[in-house]
This record gives sequence, structure tokens and C-alpha cells, in this order.
Amino acid sequence: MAVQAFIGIGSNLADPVAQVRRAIDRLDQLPETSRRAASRLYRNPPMGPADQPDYVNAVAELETALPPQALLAALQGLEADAGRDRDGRRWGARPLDLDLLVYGDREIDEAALTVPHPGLASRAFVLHPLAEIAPALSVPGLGTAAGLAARVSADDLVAVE
Ligand code: A4P
Ligand code: MG
Repeated sequence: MAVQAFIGIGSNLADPVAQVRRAIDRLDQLPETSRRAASRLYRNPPMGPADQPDYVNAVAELETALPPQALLAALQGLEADAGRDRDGRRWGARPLDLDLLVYGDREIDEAALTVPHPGLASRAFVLHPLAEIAPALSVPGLGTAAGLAARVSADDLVAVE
């Protein structure tokens, strides 16, 4: 049975705009998965260590029959394809970061997978693109995407033309 899932996409190395656009295309090619929507791309300053380039972020909506753990593994495969070195420091620069934000109405708390994504509720670069494509989405345990987005400033987000 297909489930609606949302993916947070981020890049701040190796031509971030191209990385994010390519990731959006590749998400549509995952097994048992099709892409339903994608937000605009937003350039914004790094959260965490400031001595790294600005990020480009977007959110994509998928319909998938992959279980959540298999979807996460597939996302990590796409990160690896983009040349991501997972030995990097936490919150450090990366060519591609894919976070599983929401998976249907599921709440998951496993060692390797927390859904909804724990950073979701506080991150403007996740909430504004999410609310752009799915304002009425109910984020399990947290509220609607539009309601959550209204609580964080979009001032630092610059849409990429
Ligand atoms: N993991 C658990 N739950 C999830 C989930 N829902 N989605 C585990 C994805 N992964 C999940 O992630 C570490 C582990 O999280 C994975 O092995 C997986 O099992 P990682 O991608 O290896 O490490 P990370 O990304 O460096 O750490 P973390 O804590 O996931 O960082 P975030 O939250 O991904 O943030 N600034 C801006 N402006 N834009 C950004 O996109 N991103 C980050 C990284 C920092 N600053 C940023 C941005
Ligand atoms: Mg991550």
C-alpha cells in the first residue's frame, strides 16, 4: 500500500542548486516510488557551524510502497552517489543531505530512524518549503505544516530563480 512521504533535501557543496535538482529527479526513480510534488529551492545560511557555505534546501513529496527503513537506506544510497563522505563532522558541509521528514501518519523512534524528523519543528528551511507544497499536511504529533511554518521566520530564505 502506498504511503505519502516527505523528504528534506539539502546541499552546500559541489554546485548545490544542481545537487538539489538532481536529487529531486532521482527521488522519482527510486523503486516502488513516485514523486508527487517538489517545492522551490531556497538558499539560506548554515544552521550549526557558520564556517561553511550557504545551503540550498527543498522538500519533495513522494508516494512510496517502500517501508520507512528501506526508504531511508535508498536515500542514503543517493547521498553516497553524490559523493557524500559520512565521516564528516555533525552538521558540516555536504554535497547532499536527504532527511525523511514525514512517513504517512507513522511515528517512529528507532536507533537509526526517528520520524517525524526531530529537527522538523524548528527549521525554517524545512517548514516553509513543506508548507508550500502541503499546507494542510498533518505532521504526526506536531500539527499542520502551515501552522508550524507560521511559527518560524522565513526572512533568511531566498528562493532560487
Ligand atoms: N536518522 C534518524 N532519523 C532520520 C531521518 N528521519 N531521516 C539517522 C534521515 N536520517 C535519520 O544523519 C545521521 C543519522 O541520522 C543517520 O545515520 C540516520 O540513521 P547523517 O545524515 O549521517 O548526519 P547529519 O546529517 O550530519 O546529522 P543530522 O543530525 O541528521 O543533521 P541534519 O539534521 O541532517 O542537519 N543548515 C541549513 N541551512 N540547511 C541544512 O539542510 N543541514 C544540516 C544537517 C546542518 N545545517 C543545515 C542543514
Ligand atoms: Mg541528515
